[in-house]
Parts: sequence; structure tokens; C-alpha cells
Amino acid sequence: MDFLAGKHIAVLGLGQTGQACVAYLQGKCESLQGFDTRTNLSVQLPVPVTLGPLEAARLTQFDMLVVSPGLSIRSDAIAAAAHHGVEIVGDVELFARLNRKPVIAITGSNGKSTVTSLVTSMLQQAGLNAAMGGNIGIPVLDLLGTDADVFVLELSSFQLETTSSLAPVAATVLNVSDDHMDRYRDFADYRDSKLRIYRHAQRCIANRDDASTAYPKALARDSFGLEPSRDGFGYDAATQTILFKNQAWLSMQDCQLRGLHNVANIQASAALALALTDDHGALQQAAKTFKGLAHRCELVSQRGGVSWINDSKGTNVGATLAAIDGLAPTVTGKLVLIAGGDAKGADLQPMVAALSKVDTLITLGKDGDKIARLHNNAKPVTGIQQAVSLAASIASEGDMVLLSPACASLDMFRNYQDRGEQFVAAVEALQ
Ligand code: UMA
Ligand code: ADP
Repeated sequence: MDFLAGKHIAVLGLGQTGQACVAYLQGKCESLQGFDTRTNLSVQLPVPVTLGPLEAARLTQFDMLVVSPGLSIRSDAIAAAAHHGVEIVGDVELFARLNRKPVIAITGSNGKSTVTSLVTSMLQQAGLNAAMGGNIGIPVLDLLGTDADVFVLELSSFQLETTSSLAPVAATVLNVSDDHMDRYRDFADYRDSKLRIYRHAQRCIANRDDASTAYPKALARDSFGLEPSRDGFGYDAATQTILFKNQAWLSMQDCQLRGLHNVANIQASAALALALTDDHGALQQAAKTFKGLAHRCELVSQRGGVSWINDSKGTNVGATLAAIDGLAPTVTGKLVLIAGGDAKGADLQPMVAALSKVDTLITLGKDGDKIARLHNNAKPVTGIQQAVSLAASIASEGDMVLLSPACASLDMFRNYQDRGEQFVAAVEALQ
């Protein structure tokens, strides 16, 4: 904790992360203050708090800024402080400097929460006391006081930008596709922030089907992919069997997760867990019983023979492509897609091929019209209730209605959970 002693520290952003940072840092440094650009924030903190725009003149007076993921370190005031020599870190960097227990680290544009939860279940099944945290919703500093023996961290590109000394026993970039383009110069810039996860990793696990996930160099390496392979995990599509070093390892028919993206998620999870256990039976058992998380391709109703699927966590194009590609082959009738929201500056063109599998497209939200232009049977609506009513009037037995927005929810909802819950409530309220 020497690196904190005598320091004047500012915590920037006072959401979940900032509050955990204040709770941890209080009493461990010379002085501590909190800042948040939001003026409507009501937080009670035991340190002086300044709300409103960040000012470079104030920030340059600190030794260290602990920046929340929701704030860009490229914003003028923070960049000016960095230029002035103020150290810029995030909560994951503080965690990395303080933690002495093994860490498994997961990033990627899609599948992070699923893999983080599944790795944790696998390790627990193998008898390890594993706890998860990070972008999945548990600030990493809150993990330090727990009795867990190993931590499984979901890390966003924003968190990785402010992290430089994390040394996981195993790390993966699951995939990289356009997301958060409103915070990055271009795709390469976004990808580079994700690849930071490999920097000090003992074992790097890449996706053979996505060249953007490859490590430049690694001490130990492993991989997963949807073709058979002599290395790591592979897949035999004909028999729906996951392979390990070309030997049958697990039948997807014994698992509850569906879709090729979930084959990749199980493979990646197992490859990560093997860094800490060689109990293959435990990993297979955990994969078989894992039901998946709420709001991710979740079957919420089968009223009238129509499958209603809540994939509200499909917050970018890559996620929605995976949902359509994974689910469309299981539909005997028509597929109705509800999409739209804040596209975060993403290129929507890659949706065109997948949208050809959609019979009716219902759009809503800030960028709904941009998605509507990609389909010849698109119907814009003003809200989720209208979307569900319209879908119900179109769909009949054998059809599927899929909410997979390809967009963030924040233009119309509190978060993706709120969007998913409103969708489910509207489906349940149907006469
Ligand atoms: N904000 C401001 N001004 C500030 C600080 C934040 O306007 O001074 C805004 C941000 O732009 C954002 C919101 O407030 O819209 C929340 O930002 P935050 O940094 O306070 O967020 P936390 O509450 O600390 O939650 C963060 C992660 N949120 C973000 O990265 C935006 C949570 O991931 C994460 O679970 C939590 O830390 C614990 O680690 C959420 C998320 O949406 C689920 N992540 C993005 C994603 O998954 O796509 C990256
Ligand atoms: P994240 O935490 O990265 O947002 P989640 O596990 O919460 O990922 O899944 C979010 C959505 O992304 C899912 O609902 C699904 O549509 C899609 N998805 C999940 N895993 C993958 C994957 N490996 N590749 C592509 N899309 C995926």
C-alpha cells in the first residue's frame, strides 16, 4: 500500500466504481476528494465532492486520479492532468497493485459476462473458492476483503485503458467487433485497448476464428475455435461435439446453452479454468448445468406457440448477429426482430446479411431508423410496449419474437436490465 501513502488523490466519477474507490482509499492516502460531471447525482460520501464539468486547473493539483470507466481519459481536463505528470489509474489498476491471489481475466466485445460466470462455476465445481467481479457489476476493490482464493474478472475496454500492471494467470480476448465507437478513434484503437489484457498474462487464450484476438507474444498460449484443431479447444459441427486436442470433450446436446457463440463461450471458459485446475470432469459438469444469464438469448414465454426471446444484453451489432445466427436455425415459422436504441456510432452495415433471416423488423429508439433502412419490411414504433403489441399481432404458432437491439438502451431505459424487464412485462401483459 506504499504507493498510496502521502498521495493527494482524486476519484473521478462517483458511480459504483467511484464509491468503491472512495470506500477503499479513505484513510490510506494523504487526502481524498471526489468529482463527478453529473450535476444531478445524489451521493453521500465521507469526502469533499465536486459536481459539474471537470477543470484541468483543479485536477493538476493531485498526485493521482482514479478514473471511472464511464469517463474518457481523453477528455480535455484529464488529458491535461496526465500531460502535467499526474498519474492516471482505474480501480482495476489499484486492485492489481494490491491483490496477491490468482486472477483470470476476460474481455471481448461479447460473451464476457457469460464466460466470467461460467469460469467461476467451473472453478467452484472443481473445489476452488472463486469469486467474480469487474464489469459484470461488482467493483473489483470490493473483492479484496473477501475470503475467495481466486478472482475471475470481467474487464471492459474502458477498464483496461487505465490498467497497466494486472498479471493474470490466464487472460482472453473473446472476440472484437464494433462497440463504443463514440469513445475510440477507430476499430484498431478499440481493439488495442482490449489487447492490453494480455500484457503480463502467464497464459493467453485467443479465438482462432477472430484474428483481432491474437496475442503478439506470449509465454504460454492456448486457443479455441469452431474447427477441429490439434491445439486447445476445437469443434466438430457434424456431431455438435467440443473437442480438446482433437479428442471428444463435451457434447453440446448435453448442455443447456444454445448457439455457436455459446460453443465458443464454453471452450474459452474451459481453456481459462484449466490454468488453475486439471479436473476436466468438474469443468464438463459445470458446462452441462450452466443455464445462461438473464437478458442473454433468454426464452421468456412460449404463449400461443410463439417463442419470445429476451436478448436485451445484445447491445452491439456483433451480439445481435450471434443471436440471429444462433436462433434463426431453430425457428420453424417467421422470425420477428425488435431492435434499435443508441448504436454508439457503430457501422450497422454488417447487419444486412443476418437481417435477411428476419421476416419483420420492428425498430425503436435513437438509431432505430438507421437499422430500419437495412430491411424491406421494417416497422418503426415509439416504445417497447408498442413493439411487443405489434409483434404479437404479427406472430403466430411456430414463430419467434426476438428482442436483440444491437444498441445500448440508455436513450430510452435506465439500463439493459430495465429494457429487458419492460419487454418481459409487456409480453406477460398480452391478452
Ligand atoms: N458518468 C458521467 N460523469 C461522471 C461519471 C460517469 O456522466 O463523472 C456517466 C458515464 O458516462 C456512464 C454512467 O455515468 O454513462 C456510469 O459511469 P460510471 O463510470 O460511474 O459507471 P459505474 O457505475 O462505476 O459502473 C462501471 C461500469 N460502467 C461503465 O463502464 C459505463 C459498469 O459496467 C460496471 O459493472 C461497474 O463499473 C463495476 O465495475 C456497466 C457497463 O455498461 C455494466 N459497461 C460497459 C459495457 O458493458 O458495455 C463498458
Ligand atoms: P458481454 O458481457 O460481453 O456483454 P454477455 O455474455 O452478457 O456478453 O452476452 C451479451 C450478448 O452477446 C448475448 O445476449 C449474445 O447475444 C451475445 N453473445 C454472447 N456470447 C457471444 C460470443 N461469444 N460471440 C458473439 N456474441 C455473443
